[in-house]
Amino acid sequence: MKKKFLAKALSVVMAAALLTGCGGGKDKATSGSGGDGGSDVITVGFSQVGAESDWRTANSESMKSTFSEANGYKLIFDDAQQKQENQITAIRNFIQQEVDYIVLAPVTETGWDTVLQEAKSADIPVIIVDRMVDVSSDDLYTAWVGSNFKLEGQKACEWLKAYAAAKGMKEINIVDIQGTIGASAQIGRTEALDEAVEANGWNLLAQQTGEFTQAKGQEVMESMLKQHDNINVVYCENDNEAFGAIDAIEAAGKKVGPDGDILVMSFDTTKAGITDTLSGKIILNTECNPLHGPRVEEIIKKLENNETPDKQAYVDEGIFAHGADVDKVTIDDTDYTVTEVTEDVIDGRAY
Ligand code: GZL
Repeated sequence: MKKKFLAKALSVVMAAALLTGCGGGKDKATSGSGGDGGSDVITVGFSQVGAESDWRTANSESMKSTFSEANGYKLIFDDAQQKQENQITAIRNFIQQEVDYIVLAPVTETGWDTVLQEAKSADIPVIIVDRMVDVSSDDLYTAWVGSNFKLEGQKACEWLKAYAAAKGMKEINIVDIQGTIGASAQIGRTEALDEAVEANGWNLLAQQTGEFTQAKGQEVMESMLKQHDNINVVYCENDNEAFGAIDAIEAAGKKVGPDGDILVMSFDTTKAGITDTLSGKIILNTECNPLHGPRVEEIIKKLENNETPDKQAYVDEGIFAHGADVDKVTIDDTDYTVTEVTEDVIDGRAY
């Protein structure tokens, strides 16, 4: 509500001018625009990828509960149904509505320069959350907060290397059910696997996108099982793909888990995913934390106080395993603890 903000700012200046004669001055409004000096509502336009996974649902809930009316915000939430063109339309609508901030969870990394330039020209700060954008200049966004997806993949692969050694697995015949192609989470997790396959001499039998959904994950797993009868590890790039892969494996008469035919690895550690890790259906679940609402709010509060937020901020994330065969992994001389999933671990989690 930029126009309202300017009117309010003018009224504040005039009020301050009147007050200075009496020895008082009015602080800058503690929050953004919102009209006549009464409501200090900050309007946030949020373009969300979609509702493709349990992770996304938790992420949307975090944003909605943070940017609530009670907390002083007006949230305009748009679900793009995993289509970039819908996100671009949403951002243009936010610009038309003169929101105070635009938050974008980009479905894929490329194709954002034009619309981000439009937001910049409209003097509306853009905060990127979760996945990253690949743009000609990082001046096109104000700040980014999200995960280090390649590190997530490296943690998972280092765990598999240690687990295979501990269990005396003679060979790793692995398939990769990838996320949405071009999404930062897919790019990073796939890159880490490709490098581990090369470094450890694993047999990468197949790689195909499961689009981060359970249905597609099941379909892809069914196809891979028909083509390869020696798969012993499935690298699912999120929990929902893992749920679909498990269904396909069991429907094919094979067993998942430490004493079964196939180990299923996953990412996200959603409630359902960590529960499957407790049972062993998922043997390793690498955390990807979805609770970005408070992190985005912290950026907005800094901007409201005329402070400069970090350009990029990575979220710390853990590694959760079925069993205690591997207690830590080391990547670039940094140790990462592996947590064995127990009932208490599940009870203690925030999502
Ligand atoms: C990761 C996020 C991914 C999740 C999937 O930050 O972008 O998208 O891993 C989700 O579950 O669909």
